[in-house]
Amino acid sequence: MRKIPAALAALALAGLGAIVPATTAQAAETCSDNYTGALSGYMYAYEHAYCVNHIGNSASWDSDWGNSSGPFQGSDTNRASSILNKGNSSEIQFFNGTGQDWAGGHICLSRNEAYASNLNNDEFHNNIDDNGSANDAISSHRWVTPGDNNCDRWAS
Ligand SMILES: [Ca+2]
Repeated sequence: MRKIPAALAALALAGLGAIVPATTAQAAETCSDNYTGALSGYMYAYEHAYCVNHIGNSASWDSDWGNSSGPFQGSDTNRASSILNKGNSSEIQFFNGTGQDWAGGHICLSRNEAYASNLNNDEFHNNIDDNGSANDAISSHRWVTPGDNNCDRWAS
């Protein structure tokens, strides 16, 4: 069995020590605490970046965030600036448009990514929004199965 030199092991520990506090500090400025507190199996949307001002959450789908039915209604449409996925087994596909044809510009959020802190950094896959951003432009969502090839663009 090969032994790791003591100096190298110490260096590795020092490296870990330097990384852990930085990650913790960064998490406070993101959606990390919202993700911890989120209900398992649900997606969430927020009015502002970094999961500030909860708009709504859903374990189901909603083909129109601006109508008067479902988990997202009225002024919820074209309002989200950050999104979160705490689903159990699925990814979420968000759309620029509405309707159960689930067509037009979309962007997906994976469970591994967990949340997109600022949609100003993300665009729909076909970039049809006027300013090219998914920010304040999401109008519907559905859950999709990983590996089903529905997603051409991923939020980060
Ligand atoms: Ca709705």
